[in-house]
Amino acid sequence: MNWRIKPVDDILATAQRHKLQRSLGAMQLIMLGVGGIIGTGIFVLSAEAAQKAGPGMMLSFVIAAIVCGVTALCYAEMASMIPVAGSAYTYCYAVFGEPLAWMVGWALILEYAVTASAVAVGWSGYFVGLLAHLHELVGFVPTIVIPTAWANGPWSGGIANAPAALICLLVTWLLIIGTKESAVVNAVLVAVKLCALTAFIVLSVPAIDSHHFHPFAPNGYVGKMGVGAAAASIFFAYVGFDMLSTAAEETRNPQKNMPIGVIGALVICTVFYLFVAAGTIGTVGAQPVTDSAGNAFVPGSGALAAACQELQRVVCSREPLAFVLRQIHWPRVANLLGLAAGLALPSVLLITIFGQTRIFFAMSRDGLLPPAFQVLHRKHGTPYIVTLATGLVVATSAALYPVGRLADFANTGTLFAFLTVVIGVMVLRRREPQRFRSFRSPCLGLFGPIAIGGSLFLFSQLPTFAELAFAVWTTLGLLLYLAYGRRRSHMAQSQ
Ligand code: ALA
Repeated sequence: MNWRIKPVDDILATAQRHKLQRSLGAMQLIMLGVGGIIGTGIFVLSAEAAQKAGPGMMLSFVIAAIVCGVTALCYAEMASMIPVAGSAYTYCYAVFGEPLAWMVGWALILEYAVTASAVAVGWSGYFVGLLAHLHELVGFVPTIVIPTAWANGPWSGGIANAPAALICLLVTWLLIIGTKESAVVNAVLVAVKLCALTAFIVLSVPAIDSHHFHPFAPNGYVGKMGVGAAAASIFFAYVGFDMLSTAAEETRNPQKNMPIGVIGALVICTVFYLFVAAGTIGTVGAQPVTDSAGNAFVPGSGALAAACQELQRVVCSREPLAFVLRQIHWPRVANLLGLAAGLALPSVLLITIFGQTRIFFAMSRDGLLPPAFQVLHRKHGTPYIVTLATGLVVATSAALYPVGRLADFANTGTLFAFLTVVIGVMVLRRREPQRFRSFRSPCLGLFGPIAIGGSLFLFSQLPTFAELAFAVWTTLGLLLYLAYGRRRSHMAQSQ
């Protein structure tokens, strides 16, 4: 069997020939990282995590942070060694060869494009709520109600989620007019997001009552409901640090700046999340909604939605952080937080769609996707065809599917990519011990297995539908590779 492993030196040489402009420094990378990480996960999905784990979601955040932290070290080492676009896809090409690289690239569509759709749907929830409350902030603005049919996809009782689709198209346009302008917009939105979370922490943490932390894990620790299951879903909140490595070719001095960017962004987000989770649980309580027998309803189920109609609970809210602030008597700040989320979540969309286009760009450069994906815009210098194609697909799935399902499906692909990168770093340490690494992941012998075990554990805790969908997606990818990439790839043609 010919695995078509692409030597690291060849990858570096190809990148040298098809150059993207190097304009990003360490600080911009951290901003891009935080912009890509903090989003729907903390602003919206924390309600879903609470329904699964209760106060134990605090531990879920810690578990997901540990898995991401040890994986981030591996991403940083890879990016410092192979600073080219393509992330896990490119790394896999160098370590395991073309078939697995393709499969990882295919899984990354879940991590990037499907994540982008989930973020857009989460944003839409806040945006619709914001329009309804806007008159409380600005007196002369009337209440604007978007009809349910056009604020929800067919699986949530509507026709299409129009705001979610429109925001995807707007961000696509921003990306087409240029990375630089987009990075500036991103920096402003990151600042807005951090201010909103800081306000939440400052107001909620002093109001914590430790009684709300009991019982700590009403649904247990392992299984499809419980602390592990919540960790698998809330893992979505940390996704994004790895996307930074897709910007390696556009980074100045990537060997130094890339590890600072990846790890710096992850640490900042983890600190914010833990305080936000503590503030949420400790102020209003986060016990799951249960049936009369005491069994917690599954998040996203019709039964939970029906039960929630009678209840004012954080697990029922589509704007959980704003809900908490209203409950602790800060309604104005709650509306401002809604406004901040409405303004800032698109920065996550920006970085995820950006990452997806750069992965397609790298796959096309290797001949695994059509060459049109590399065509740059004459005026703006951006890969506009692939950006437009990605934007349209992301907008369509955002219009149709609910946020929780999209997020869990996206998590399957992300965990698969994480797994291959960690194993890849361990393999390269043995196979190419002499290759220069400006950043070496510490204690790889310990952290590597923790990252692998952690990813497998989180995958096993995801809902069954997501695991099955991943199996179908992977099979489809394999068939596509056999039909197109295997013959068209540049590696195939040069052999
Ligand atoms: N981590 C990103 C979010 O939570 C994907 O929206």
